[in-house]
Amino acid sequence: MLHELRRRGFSSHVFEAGTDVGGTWYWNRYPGARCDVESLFYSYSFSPELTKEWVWTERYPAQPEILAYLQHVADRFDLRRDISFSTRVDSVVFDEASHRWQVSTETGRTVTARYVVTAVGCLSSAQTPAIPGLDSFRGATYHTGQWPKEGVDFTGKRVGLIGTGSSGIQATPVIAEQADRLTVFQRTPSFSVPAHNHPLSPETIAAAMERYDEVREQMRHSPGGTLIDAADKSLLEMPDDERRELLERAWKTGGAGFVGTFPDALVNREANKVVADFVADKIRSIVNDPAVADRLIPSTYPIGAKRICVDTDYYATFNRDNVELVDVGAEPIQEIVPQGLKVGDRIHEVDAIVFATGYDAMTGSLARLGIVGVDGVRLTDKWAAGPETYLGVATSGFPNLFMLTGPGSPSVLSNMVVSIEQHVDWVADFLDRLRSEGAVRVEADRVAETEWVAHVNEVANHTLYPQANSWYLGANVPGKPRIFMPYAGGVGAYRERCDAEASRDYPGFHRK
Ligand code: N01
Repeated sequence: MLHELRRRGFSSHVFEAGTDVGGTWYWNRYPGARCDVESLFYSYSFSPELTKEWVWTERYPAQPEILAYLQHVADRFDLRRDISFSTRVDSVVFDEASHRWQVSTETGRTVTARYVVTAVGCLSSAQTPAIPGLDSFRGATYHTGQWPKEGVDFTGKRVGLIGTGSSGIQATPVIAEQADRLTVFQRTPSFSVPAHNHPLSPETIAAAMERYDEVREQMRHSPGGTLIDAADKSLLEMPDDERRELLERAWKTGGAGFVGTFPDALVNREANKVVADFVADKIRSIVNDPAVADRLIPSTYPIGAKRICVDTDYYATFNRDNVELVDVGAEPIQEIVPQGLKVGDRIHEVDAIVFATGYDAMTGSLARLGIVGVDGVRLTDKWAAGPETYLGVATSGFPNLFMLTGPGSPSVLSNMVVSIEQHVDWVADFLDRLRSEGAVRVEADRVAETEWVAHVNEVANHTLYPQANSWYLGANVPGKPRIFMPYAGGVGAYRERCDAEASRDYPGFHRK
């Protein structure tokens, strides 16, 4: 966004809480942290030179490599001179008289700006559950999303890991290798698909580069911002051998696109069950102890309704002698005591606790900005019953404010880089338009917003997503309203909707 604004001659400044660029890939340094979108396409496409000069080493990039890439981007485009690091914004207040925002930081600085663009991420407000006795624990505690920069050495340590979503599933095999003992506390099992990660050969990269522009363009118009080799008919219409072959092929391909291979798996419970049963069988075939395998198999929600996880050796890790799975679904962690975690009558003694317990997703970080709009209304009050946006980029009553990958946009249901680039271009085009007509104030129309929110809900209700207690619905945060937050209509359809808004000269916004 900064690069694009600069390119178009806007004066702009970025505030960043971290000491460096990287966002998710700056904070998430936990063992095993890796992206589950392929590196060649989890990278920017706005600069052909950048694409050519950066050489990815693996199919799925590990956190250090993505962070190095983002640092390279910052250096290459000389971005740091307009970024204030170690600077957390704690208040963003609209001034009616000047139609400008007052942005204040924890470091005591206040600036005013015509426009504010939030780029705070969807999964950046780490959630540590309020388990009684946490302060009494005598060992170290870590959250995967706030991992120490210097790293953590678990050699010789007994580690307790809470949470079995994407982060916990990536961290488990790596911590198990290093630690003396690992106890995994699982409340709800996740479905996980093998990554089949591998180094990228120069030939693979060269072949990808030959069709790069064409493939990127297809991604921009695809459902999830990635290309998936989806079947052309339902699993339910296939003879048994064809169905089996397709499932096996998808499992061998691996990765987050697994469920997307089956066109009706996310809308038809019966088709979904075929896929879920297949994965359950795979888990049983990997895990030696049938009782442990059973505990690892999800049974309470459709596959894909919670974010599918992608792993390297997750299930096999439970065959190790130094790893124990504790089911805290039926019987929660009662208390944390100085020497460990108490579940039922048993105290699990540990030297360190890893919280892989997720985030106050999509709205958490926006809430923490302290945004106050027209008539002194707080964004948190306006969104008390759930986020309301127009196209996921703006919200009525908060003029001159744009959100990148905000609630109501495809964001977390897509390849984030594709969605970020689309929002950046769309917002920059709109700002250009506003500048050219001399506007000082732009605000989403309340009726357009209400219709968009209804559409977001309607689309979600046609899918199986609402049938899981996921962070997509805010179900992981006590007291958070149960509203499906991302837009499930697909990146391509969403782009068309945004483009139509622009080509019709932004009918869903008021300007003056
Ligand atoms: O967080 P999560 P995450 N007691 O919310 C459990 C992206 N991501 O950091 O399901 C016990 O998914 C909770 O249990 P339950 C990706 O989009 C991507 O793992 O609520 N357990 C759950 O098991 C992902 O979806 C990548 O019952 C407790 C876990 O903690 C998103 O980030 C890698 C608990 C939280 O899982 C978030 O993933 C990592 C308690 N009191 C993340 N409270 C890749 O690209 C919570 N839990 C690969």
